Amino acid sequence: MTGITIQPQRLLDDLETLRSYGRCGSGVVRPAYCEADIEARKWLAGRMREAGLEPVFDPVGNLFGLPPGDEPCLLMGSHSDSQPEGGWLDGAYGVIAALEVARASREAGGPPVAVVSFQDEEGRFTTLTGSRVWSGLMSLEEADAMTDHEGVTMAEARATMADLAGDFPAHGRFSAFVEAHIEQGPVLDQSGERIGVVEDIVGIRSERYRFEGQQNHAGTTPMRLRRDAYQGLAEFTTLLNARLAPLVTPATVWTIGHVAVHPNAPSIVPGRVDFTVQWRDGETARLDRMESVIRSTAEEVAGKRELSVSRSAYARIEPARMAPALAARIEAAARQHAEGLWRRMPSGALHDAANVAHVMPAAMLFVPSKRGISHSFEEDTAHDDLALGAQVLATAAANAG
Ligand code: HGY
Ligand code: MN
Ligand code: MN
Repeated sequence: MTGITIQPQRLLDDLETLRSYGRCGSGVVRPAYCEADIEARKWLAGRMREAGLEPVFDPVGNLFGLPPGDEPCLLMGSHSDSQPEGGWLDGAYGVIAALEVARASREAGGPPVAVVSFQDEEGRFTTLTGSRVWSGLMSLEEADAMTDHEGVTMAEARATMADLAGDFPAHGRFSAFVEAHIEQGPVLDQSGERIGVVEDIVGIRSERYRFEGQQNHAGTTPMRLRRDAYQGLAEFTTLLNARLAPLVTPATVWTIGHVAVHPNAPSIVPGRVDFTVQWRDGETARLDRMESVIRSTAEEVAGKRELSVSRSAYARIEPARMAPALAARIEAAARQHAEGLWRRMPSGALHDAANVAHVMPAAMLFVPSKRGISHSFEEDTAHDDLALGAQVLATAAANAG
């Protein structure tokens, strides 16, 4: 075998076909278990079969493409569900790049490559749900009880594809996991480099909060008598930013990304506000310190404003280190195909590799995101960067030996 050579046009054609499932402008709306997600997975299963892979859905809806035989082989992939407003490449790129490597390797007489599209990586129910359950980090029962913002449970959602469900493929079926992904940040775009060799992935914590006060008339309720839940959130946000500042580094992030004000009407004092607080860092100790500041500040503001406060855990994933030997194989492939245009780097985004790293060696490679934008319909990557990343992935697979 003289190496594995991918077919860029076949890669791009499949990426465009996957984009058509849930397409919205230049991006996609394809949250886990929605019709577009399930149809996309069925199409992927067909493409896997055409590539000589046996498509297997597990009980969560993770879709695996398994090569013949039962020798442990390389697993490559990512996820094909999207954020509520998603880019066309987040997750999708890693799944299709893996499929292209599997096809090209088979055509070159190379090593067998298995492919996976994990389910609900984007956290309709909880962050990185499918790979957490498959990796044994969360029970199916626990995941089934999680709800989305509309109160739908994951059990109800995944029942829509129960007819497809098979068993969980055993971890021992695979020797290692490699995930190709868009960077989703500005580093490669600003440096002009084209490949990122990921060394570690940050940890994440998310909690859902509810402040409850007194819904009332916006004209007749004096300011001093109000128990305004939105004002509570406003004060919480300002206090939190000030209190976290001394604890964090420039790489630490925190986000209040989901807010639901009730009843959200101009002439009504908000009686209730639901919101999420999500924070990420590379160090568990710092995540812990931030957690206690977040919780104590919410309690303090609620007490001062005579609001009730309730909290529920939403996600908790510890920082993950990529397997050094596997990362070295990706680096060697980057040197071969992108000499001088690659760098080692951390991942500020979460990825399924963070979970799979608990059960087998895992590593990742990045391709640039135009203007560093992601989790937006504007997300995009140059076609030649998409092709280069898939070729580096293929050479890393070939180097598996
Ligand atoms: O939020 C994340 O880091 C991932 O893109 N779901
Ligand atoms: Mn992703
Ligand atoms: Mn994402």
